[in-house]
Amino acid sequence: MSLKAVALISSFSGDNNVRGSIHFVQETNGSTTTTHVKGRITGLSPGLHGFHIHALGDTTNGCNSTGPHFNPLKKDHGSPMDKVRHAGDLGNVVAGPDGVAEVSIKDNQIPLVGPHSILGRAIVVHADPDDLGRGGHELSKSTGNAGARVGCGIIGLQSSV
Ligand SMILES: [Cu+2]
Ligand SMILES: [Zn+2]
Repeated sequence: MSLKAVALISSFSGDNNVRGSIHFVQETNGSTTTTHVKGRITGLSPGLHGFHIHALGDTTNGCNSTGPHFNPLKKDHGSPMDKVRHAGDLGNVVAGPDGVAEVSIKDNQIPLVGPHSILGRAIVVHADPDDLGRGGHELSKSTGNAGARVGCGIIGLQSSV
């Protein structure tokens, strides 16, 4: 049984051309739930860009209204491979010289059902690299010092057929 969601990314500000569509497919295998995050984002500057689930599905003031990183377990910011991380910490996406990032991530802390569901929250792409909590900057342990929110989209349920 798989569940599906989608987020359409845009800047909400008009001061850049960031666009994208990201699909989420949750597969449950016994007690393990894995969500596959797949899609593409265009209009980025070449290089690494922090990529996170933020807590709120609110774009009243663009991507800045989406709140902090989704963090139901009240941990510090980290890399997706770390034990100590926010559930929403998906690391970085990499844009090529053409500004296009192809995204394919598998993670088991971002289900589409249950108390830690990411439905109705936001996926956010940042201007700068996420330092994965290791940069020694005052923001490293909260945001990875990833800079401005250049694009975001609200994660909504899709037909699972
Ligand atoms: Cu973020
Ligand atoms: Zn985080």
